[in-house]
This record gives sequence, C-alpha cells and structure tokens, in this order.
Amino acid sequence: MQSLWFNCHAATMAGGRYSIIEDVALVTEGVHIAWIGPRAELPAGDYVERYDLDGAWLTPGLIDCHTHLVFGGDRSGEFEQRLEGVSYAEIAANGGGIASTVRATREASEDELLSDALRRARQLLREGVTTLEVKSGYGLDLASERKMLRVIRRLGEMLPLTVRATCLAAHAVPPEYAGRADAYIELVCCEILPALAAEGLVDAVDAFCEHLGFSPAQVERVFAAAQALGLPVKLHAEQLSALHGASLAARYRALSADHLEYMDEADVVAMAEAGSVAVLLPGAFYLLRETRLPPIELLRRHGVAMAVASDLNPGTSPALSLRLMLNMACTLFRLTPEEALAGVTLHAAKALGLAASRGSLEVGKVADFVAWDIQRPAELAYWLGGDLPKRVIRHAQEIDHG
Ligand code: DI6
Ligand code: FE
Repeated sequence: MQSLWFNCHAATMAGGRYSIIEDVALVTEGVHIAWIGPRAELPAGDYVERYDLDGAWLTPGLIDCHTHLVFGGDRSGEFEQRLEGVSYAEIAANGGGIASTVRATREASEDELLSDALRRARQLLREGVTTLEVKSGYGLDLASERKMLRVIRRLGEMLPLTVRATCLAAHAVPPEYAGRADAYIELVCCEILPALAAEGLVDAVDAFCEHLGFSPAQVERVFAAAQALGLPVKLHAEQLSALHGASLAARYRALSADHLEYMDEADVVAMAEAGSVAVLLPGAFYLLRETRLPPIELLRRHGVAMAVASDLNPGTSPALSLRLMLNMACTLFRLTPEEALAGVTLHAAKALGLAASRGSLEVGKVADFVAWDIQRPAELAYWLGGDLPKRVIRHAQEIDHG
C-alpha cells in the first residue's frame, strides 16, 4: 500500500546539499521512501493515502548525534559561579563539574532519571528531531552505567524516536578511583564494557580525551576493548587542548570525533582518510566562552563531513534546542545554512552509522521527514529559537510532536 505526499517542496539533502525539488511528490510504502521527484513526473499508481502538505518545505527528520540528556540534578549554580569568574577547571577541582552530576545520577532511581530525560527528549522531538544519540557517562561504575543505558533504551521504547546508546564510561575518573585513572580504565575495559555490551545496551563507545579526562594512551585501551567487542567508537577530542585524539580516533576508523576546536591539519587529514565525521558542538563553545574556533576551512578543504549537535549536558551545553545549534554553527563557526542543515541530517546520520537508512530524502531510506511552514530552508538556521510550525512524519506516519 503506497501513500502520496504532495503540494510541497523538498530540500532532500542528497549528497549533503539542499538538492532542492520544487513542487515535489513523495511516495512512501511501509516505512520507506518508494519514490521522490517533481510532481509532474509522478508515476501513475494507486495511492491509498494522499496527504496535501499545504506548500510546506520538507527536510529529512532532524538528527541530534551527540547528547548527554540522561543525568541527575542540574548545574545552574555552576553557571552562576562561572559568570562570577570561576573557571570550569576550578569548579571541577573543587568537586563540582562532572563529579557533582555523577553524585546526583548515582543517587537518582532509574525511573527518576527516565522522567527527567523524557522531558528533555520531548523538547527535541517537538523541534522535529526523529533520531537521537544519548551517552552514558555520569554513572562511572557498572551498576550506575547500566542504569543510565537502560534509561536510554527505554526512551526509544516510549517515544516516537530512534535512539542510539553510546557508552561513555570513560568520561571522568570516579571519586573512588581518585589518583588511579589507569585502574579505572582497567575496570571500564575488563568489566563495564563487556558486561553492558553483552546485555545489548551499547551501540557505540565514546571517551573524553582531554587533560580533564583521559590521555590518548588510556583512550586507546578503551578503543581496543570496544574493537574486541565489535563496537564502533566516537571521541570527545581537542575540545580544550591539542592531544591529537582526533588522529587516534581516525586510526580506529571512529564514526566521529567531536568538539575539535584544537585539531590541526594532520588531524583533519587523518579523519578525511578514515571517513570519520567531525561533530561540531557550538553550544559548549558558546557557554564556556571559548575563543579557539574549529578549523572549518581545513575540514571543508579535506572533505571531512561536518555534523552539528546539541551536546545537551548539564555542565557545558544545557541546550534544549537543536535548531538553535544550527544558528550557532552559522553565526559562531561560519557554516553556511546548507552545511548546518546537512550537519543535523545526512552527516549526523553518518556520525551514528545510520547513513544507509537515514539523513536524506532518497528512495530506500526510512521515511522520517519534517514539513516546515517556512518560505526558504535557510530559515531553519535563521530564526533564533522559537517553535517553527511543522508536521513531523516518522516511519511514514504523522506523529503528535507535542
Ligand atoms: N565535554 C563536555 O563538554 C562535557 N563532557 C565532555 O566530555 C561536559 C560534561 C559536564 O560538564 O557535565
Ligand atoms: Fe559531549
């Protein structure tokens, strides 16, 4: 049974560009796109369901490929401290930062974490997000990391969202391992990752490669453990310093390296050769008032796909809007609106290993798309926040996006 969607235009994002089709027709069959093209060329068919989209602009469903939206507590107090001049590093050194969210997350029940995470995920859903990545990394022991990853799986069961779970147990050294980072990495590699992978709770493995986090050598042990478990890797790299984590990620053919403000041309070339995606996180850059920009021109020159994500987390990017990140990626990082939209569709899909099924409006891909009440696709990056009127279609069914 085929359905027809018409009276609309499309920015298909095929090839990572708008690839505009004016007066488009889209045919869906099951949950997939069966045909897309100018309505004048629509093949004759028995379209059982017909949907008039009132002149809307279609884009692929938005994909937020980097979030930490499961966590306990909040860090608004630290936000105030930083406004008074206390640095992120000083706060962390005084037991705040990630450690304070770890305490709150360990204390919260699974249901309490789920209730808070549902509220945050629904904000993204309302904006047209149809696929979401969520990381663990505030548990930092087997039971608490399992609790977080179970919450992430339940989000995908309860919401009309495709949710991918990334284990970020190598986010920080937990208090009970203070001064014993190598011993904690041993626990991550030999106990936490094997157990949670065996329970089907992990789709990818991530780490925080930074002076505040783990060294390249420690990260490489985590990557080797992930590889032995058949799990793809991602990496928080070059956010605050140049440790060349991006090159290490490329050596392990990582799905992505993320942040990247301090990456150099050798890192860019390594990522280009590996096909790893550069995930840009303007929310953290903005909130920490960073000044070092990621090397956008080098990434363009070497053909590294650039994704854009919210990095929704309580410390450096409490960002409840992926669309606002589109504007920040353009305004702060000088991406074009077309690059930014590719960054939350096709390239974000690639950063999650989902490029074969999502991220563009092409035959054979899953029919996840948004019908926006806008006049030009660039408006998606132009309007600062706010709730642009839209209809959200996931798996070829219109959903109540709340
Ligand atoms: N980089 C970040 O910006 C977040 N984690 C990371 O590896 C910070 C997370 C937090 O501050 O809670
Ligand atoms: Fe992050």
